Amino acid sequence: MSFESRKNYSTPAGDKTKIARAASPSREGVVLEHYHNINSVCAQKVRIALNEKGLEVREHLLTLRGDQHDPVYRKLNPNGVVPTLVHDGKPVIESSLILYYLDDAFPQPPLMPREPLLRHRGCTTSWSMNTCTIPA
Ligand SMILES: N[C@@H](CCC(=O)N[C@@H](CS)C(=O)NCC(=O)O)C(=O)O
Repeated sequence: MSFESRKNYSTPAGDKTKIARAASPSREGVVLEHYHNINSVCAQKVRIALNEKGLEVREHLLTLRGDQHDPVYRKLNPNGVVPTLVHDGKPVIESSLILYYLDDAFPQPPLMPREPLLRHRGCTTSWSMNTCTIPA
């Protein structure tokens, strides 16, 4: 499997230039990989969360012109969609669930409030985005 890695999101799709952002972990021993596409709203959610948490990732850019069905990729994400997060070799799929995973695995800074009612409101916003605004 050879998906392109980039450091610059403004690079036009299809450009084969390899501009790898090093997978140098910002937290000791942590290796995160993100399989995504620039235009994917689902993947953008994950990129925002990774950025908020200051996590370094190795990025793998898919074109979504068939490479999402690569059998090797489908071993990571059997649904053949982006995003997929791989943490220390273990895949985590579904964009909203990836956000909850990131908050569990890397609690600081938190994405969600501590107080139960505020957490519920956060979950409700996420749920309504997923079910009503941008079915994800
Ligand atoms: N429920 C999934 C939806 C993922 C999804 O549909 N991703 C789109 C891009 S936003 C995709 O990869 N489409 C490629 C395809 O359908 O072949 C999630 O939230 O992760």
